[in-house]
Amino acid sequence: MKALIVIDVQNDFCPGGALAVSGGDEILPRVNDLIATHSHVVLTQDWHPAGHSSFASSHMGKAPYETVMMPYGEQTLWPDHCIQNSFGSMFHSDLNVTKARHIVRKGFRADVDSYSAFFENDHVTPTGLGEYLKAHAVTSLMLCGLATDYCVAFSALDAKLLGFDVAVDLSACRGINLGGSLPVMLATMQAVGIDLQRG
Ligand code: VGL
Ligand code: ZN
Repeated sequence: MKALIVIDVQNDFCPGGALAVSGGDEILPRVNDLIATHSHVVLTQDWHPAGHSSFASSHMGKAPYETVMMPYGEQTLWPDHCIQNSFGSMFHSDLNVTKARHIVRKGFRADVDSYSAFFENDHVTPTGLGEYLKAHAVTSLMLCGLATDYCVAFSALDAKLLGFDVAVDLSACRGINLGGSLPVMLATMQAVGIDLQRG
C-alpha cells in the first residue's frame, strides 16, 4: 500500500509568509495533482506555540538563521512562524485538503523542534506517523511539500530508516537553501536510496 505525505503546505512557508520559501506557492497545482492520484493522503502541519524554542525571538541576542546548542544538538533559529491557530499556520487555501485522512501536527512542544514528520529533532520522540502507516499496511511513500531541505528531507530520511520505500517528487517541493542546505540534503537523500523524481 502506498501513501502520499504532503509536508507543511502552510501560509507561512509561501510568499508573504513569515518563513517564506521562494516559489512555495508554485507547487500547489503539482501537489493537488499528486493528491488526486493517491488514495491515501496524509498532511503535516508545523504547529508551534508562541515563544517556541526554535524562534530566534526566544533567544536573547540571536537573529533568525543563526544557531544555538540545544540539549538534543544544534538547532537553527527561525523567524516566528506557524504559531498555532494563526493565519500563517493554516494550510494554503488552494491545497485540496478534502481527501486527507490524517493530519500530523508537529513542533508543538515548546522545547524541541520537529522537522521530520516521524520524529522530533531529538531523533527519539515519535510523532506516531510511523505506527499509523504500519497499522494501515502502508509500505511505500511519496513525499512532497515545503521545505525540500528541511521538513521534506528529514521526513524522507526517517521514513527510509523506518523501512519504507521512499520517493520525493521534487517538482512538488521548494527549498530554503540556507548555507547550501539544498544540494547537501538532495545528495544525502540520494545516497540512502530515496527516489528523487523531477516530475
Ligand atoms: C520547516 C523550518 C522550520 C519546514 C519548519 O517545514 O521545512 N522549516 N519549521
Ligand atoms: Zn517550524
